[in-house]
Amino acid sequence: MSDSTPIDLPAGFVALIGQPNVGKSTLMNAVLGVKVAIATSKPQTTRNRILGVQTLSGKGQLCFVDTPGIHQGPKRLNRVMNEVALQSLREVDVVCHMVDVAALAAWQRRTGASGLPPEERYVIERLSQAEVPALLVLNKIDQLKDKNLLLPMIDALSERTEYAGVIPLSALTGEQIDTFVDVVLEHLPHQGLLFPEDMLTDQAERFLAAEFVREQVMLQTRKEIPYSVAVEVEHFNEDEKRDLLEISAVIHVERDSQKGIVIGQGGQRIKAIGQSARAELERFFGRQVFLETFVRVEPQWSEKSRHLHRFGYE
Ligand SMILES: Nc1nc2c(ncn2[C@@H]2O[C@H](COP(=O)(O)OP(=O)(O)O)[C@@H](O)[C@H]2O)c(=O)[nH]1
Ligand SMILES: [Mg+2]
Repeated sequence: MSDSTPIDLPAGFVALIGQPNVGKSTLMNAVLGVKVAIATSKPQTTRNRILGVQTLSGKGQLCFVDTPGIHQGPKRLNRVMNEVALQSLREVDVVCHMVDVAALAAWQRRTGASGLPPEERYVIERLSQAEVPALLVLNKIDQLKDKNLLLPMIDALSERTEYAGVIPLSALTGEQIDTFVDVVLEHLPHQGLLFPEDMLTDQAERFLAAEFVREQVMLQTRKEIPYSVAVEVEHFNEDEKRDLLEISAVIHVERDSQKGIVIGQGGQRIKAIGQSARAELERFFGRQVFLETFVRVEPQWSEKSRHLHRFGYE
């Protein structure tokens, strides 16, 4: 912090809460201008709490807490993910309840109902336990053709919670993100910066590297594979002389058949996963990366506490 920074700038923690796939990680990355949380079109991409810090010179500091989507699932991993999301409600200054308005409109069209799907009511139920101001963030407006649908949606969503603000935006196109940042800043305590100005995230580089690999596995596989994968970085070596990062990552799957799928015919898929992950890693770390990947079977890791802990989820 420089000497000239006033100590009373707004700064605080902002939780991003909502169903899986509504765009929480995309929004955080968009505000930060860099990807610290992986985001895919598949639900349950985010598995743990990720802090993303954006310092706006002279304006304040937003410390986002990106969370796994709130949902009910059978596995131990699902329960842990829910707990992580709900715990965040107690640790922040503002809660942003994010909704995918395009998905909501599609649900309403399909069912002929004007209310909310049970999954959204479940989120609202949990959210009502928050004791801090809540903002309603209506995401994916770029995909909502009929903007007249917004008002009745806001009515339905506001039934149980009195929102301190409502912001329709698009995390993908960037529309209204500046407004979102301003509204969030209005609700943060004036307490001066909480983290160094250049801090981006609390995620260790090793963990980020594992996440970039997992993102590519999730993007390049289908069905149950994306949810059966955990990635562990075994070696993370900085070769200062050659300005090179050497990373070796193990992709854990739950069954032999899944191993075959991740590797692909003649190793094609694992090669493609490695290439894309390497490109993401090089972009993030700003230097050349040498990436090795292995696939291993770890039966039922998503049900076992020991492995959830080992992979950084519990
Ligand atoms: N069209 C559109 N897609 C979006 C928007 N925000 C996020 N997405 C997409 O929605 C999917 C889920 O996003 P993600 O950030 O992983 O959602 P999360 O599970 O809530 O963190 C990804 O494919 C994103 O590219 C948006 O504003 N508009
Ligand atoms: Mg996410």
